[in-house]
Amino acid sequence: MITEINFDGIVGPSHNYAGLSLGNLASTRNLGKVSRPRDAALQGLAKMRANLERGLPQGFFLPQRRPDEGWLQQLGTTMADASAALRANAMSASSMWAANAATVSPAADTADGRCHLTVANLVTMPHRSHEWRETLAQLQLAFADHAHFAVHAPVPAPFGDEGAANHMRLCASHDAPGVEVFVYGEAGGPYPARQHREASEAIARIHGLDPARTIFARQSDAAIAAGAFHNDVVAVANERVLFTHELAFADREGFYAELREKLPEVEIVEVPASAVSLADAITSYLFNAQLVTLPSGEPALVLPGEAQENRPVWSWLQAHVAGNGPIRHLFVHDLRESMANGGGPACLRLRVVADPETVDPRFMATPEKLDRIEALVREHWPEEVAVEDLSNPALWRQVVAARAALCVELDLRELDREFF
Ligand code: SUG
Repeated sequence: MITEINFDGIVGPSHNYAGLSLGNLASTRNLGKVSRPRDAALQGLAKMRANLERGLPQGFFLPQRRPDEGWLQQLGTTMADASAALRANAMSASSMWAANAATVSPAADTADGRCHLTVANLVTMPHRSHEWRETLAQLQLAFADHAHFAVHAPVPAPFGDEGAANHMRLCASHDAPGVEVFVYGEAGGPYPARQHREASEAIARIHGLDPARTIFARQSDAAIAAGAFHNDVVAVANERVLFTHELAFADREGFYAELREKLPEVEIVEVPASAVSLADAITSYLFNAQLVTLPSGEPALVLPGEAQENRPVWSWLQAHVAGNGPIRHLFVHDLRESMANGGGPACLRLRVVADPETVDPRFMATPEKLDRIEALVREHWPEEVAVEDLSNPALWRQVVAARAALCVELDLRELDREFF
């Protein structure tokens, strides 16, 4: 049966706060903080488990091999000789934010009737620019069934592509043809616009999308300047509901009109800036919630604890639910470790609309498998990592061994290798 599957990135053992992401205010604010990789991974696993219990199909991706010695080799160095800055870039656990792994067009939208995935190149940020090779390898394994999937290599540099974080899909139901919305930014503000229009257009062509059901919308400069480095920090869509901040898009009226023309049944739930400022939306990650359809057919939001702690945000949500708005349920999760690097519930997952039977079962979660992953995390993941530890060879060995143990546990030994 065609359904939406959420693939969450398991948080890797090298999770840390090196402040690598310019324009991501949480990452900058928490530079130098001591991270807790074990807690981070357990928080992510708890969210996966809860979504599974809610009746939502759940998959996962493995953390990538770190340190990425292959990447350093391409730069003519090694962990032993590299500068502290390059070491931090080689140690980042940023692949946990699976929303940036790829852009996904379900089979109902594409010319050849297969689900297409294009791996994101993430070229704007050095620490993320070397994720794509292993991401490609994992996607090629998980979606190896060529009758149902086509996995594409990234679009070439310099056209920046950040994957599903800048892509939304609206439809009557997941298995019906949808309208795909590509949200790009334009350079010129204080922070980089990571998603380039040229990359979005290339992906739409590669996936064989129908121009009559495709929209290219520009992200507002105000949103990028306020720290919404990805559109999924200010807007999220699911089936016929678009949940968005008033200031998310450059031409809000034009975008809404095009959306209503292409999908007349769309329901636009807009949060006005007078109720929730952009700053509150971004610190609370109100829109980085997972907007999901429960088995009952009701839409629900899976939110981070920070949304509950923010008075204007929580008041708005309570009033929406009480007033019979389209979103019927609110679920709150502690994802503090990921949030401190600017990664909320929606960043941690990649949505794939497909039949779970066509996915390599090694990437699908069950309660029992999550138990085994949890036990392994408790045994192998470091409790704490300070930024100075990124230069400690003992930590390098520990994170390599921890991930290798996970590959064995999940019968994915072929991923325990260098990707360059
Ligand atoms: O790319 N943070 C990630 C957060 C990604 C969030 N994803 C979505 N919104 N979909 C980023 O900025 C911080 C890493 C550091 O500072 O060490 C970081 O990469």
